[in-house]
Amino acid sequence: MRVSARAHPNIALVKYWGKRDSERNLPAVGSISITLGDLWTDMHIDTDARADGLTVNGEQAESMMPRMSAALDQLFGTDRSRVSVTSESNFPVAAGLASSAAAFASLVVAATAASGKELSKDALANFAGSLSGSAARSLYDGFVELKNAGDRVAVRSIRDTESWPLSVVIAITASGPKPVGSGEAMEISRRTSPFYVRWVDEQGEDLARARDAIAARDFPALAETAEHNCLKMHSVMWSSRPPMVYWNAATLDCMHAVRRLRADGVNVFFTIDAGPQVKAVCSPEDVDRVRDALSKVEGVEDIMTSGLGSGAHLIE
Ligand code: 2P0
Repeated sequence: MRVSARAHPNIALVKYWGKRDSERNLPAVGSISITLGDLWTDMHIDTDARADGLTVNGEQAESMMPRMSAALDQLFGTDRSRVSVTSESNFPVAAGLASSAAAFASLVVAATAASGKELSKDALANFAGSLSGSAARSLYDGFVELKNAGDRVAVRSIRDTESWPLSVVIAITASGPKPVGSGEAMEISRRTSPFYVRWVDEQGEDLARARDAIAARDFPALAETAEHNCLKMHSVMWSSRPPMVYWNAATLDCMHAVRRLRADGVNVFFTIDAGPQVKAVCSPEDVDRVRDALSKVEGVEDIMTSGLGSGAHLIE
C-alpha cells in the first residue's frame, strides 16, 4: 500500500537554537515561523517492502535512516514489516533551507496514515518535533508559533496566509551540504558559547515583539525583530567553540543589499539559518525589485521565490 503526504519547509523569523532536553528533542526556546507555499517535499510510504529504505530525490539517504526507522517503529511496532520511503523535493536538501522540517513533517503525516492510526494535529506536531524540532511548525499554515509547554510543544497558526500574504525571495549562495548539522551545532553552542544563556533568556521578548508585529501587520517592527533575532543566533554560533560560521561572502553582500533596499523604502528584511542562503521576506509587490537586487550580488547562484502556504497534508 502507498500513502503520500506533502509538506512545505518553514523559515523561522524568531529562531529555534538549542535544546532543553536532547533525548526528547525539546527546544530550549519558543520560535515563530512562516510556512512557505511554493517549495515542497512529497513523501511516499510503501508498506510491505523487502527492506527499510529511504530515497531522497533519487538517492539513498543514510543520515536520515535512524530517525526515520525510529519513527516507523513507534507507529507500526518493532515487529513491523519493512517500509520503503521515497521523498522528492523541488529545492536543495541539507543546505539551510529547512529541508528536514518538510521531510519529517511529511513523513509523520504519511506514515501515521499508513499505520491506520489517527492522531490530532497537536500529536502529529509533537511527533514531528521529536524527530526534528523545526518540523513541528510545518504542520501548520501561514504564521506559526511554537511554545514550550511542560514536556511537550504547543504549536498554532497565529495568522493565516491570506490576511498578510508576504513573499520570500531566497538567494542560494552555495548548494552543497552544510559543514555541521543543526542538531550537533546547537549542542556545541549550548555547551560552549558565553552568549547562549543570554540568548535563551531574551527569547521571550523577541517572541512577544514578533507576535505583536504579526497581529498588527507591522512590517517595520517585524523586520527589526527578525533581523535582530537572526543576528543574535548567529552571534551564538560564532562565539561557540569551535566557532560555527555558516555564511560566505555572498551571504554578507546579500544582507547589505537587503538593507540598502529597505533604506530606499522597500518592505524587505533578511533572515539566515544554519546555511549560507539568504531569505529576504518582502511584500508581494516588491518581489521583482528584491529578486533583481539579489541576483546582481556576486556569488548568488540561484534565486527562488515563494509565497506563504499550508501545513502538511495527505495527497493522492
Ligand atoms: C529554526 N533552525 O528555527 C532554526 C534556525 C536552524 C537555524 O530549526 O536537531 O533541523 O533536528 O531538532 O529542526 C534547524 O534545526 O534541528 C532549525 P533538530 P532542526 O528554523
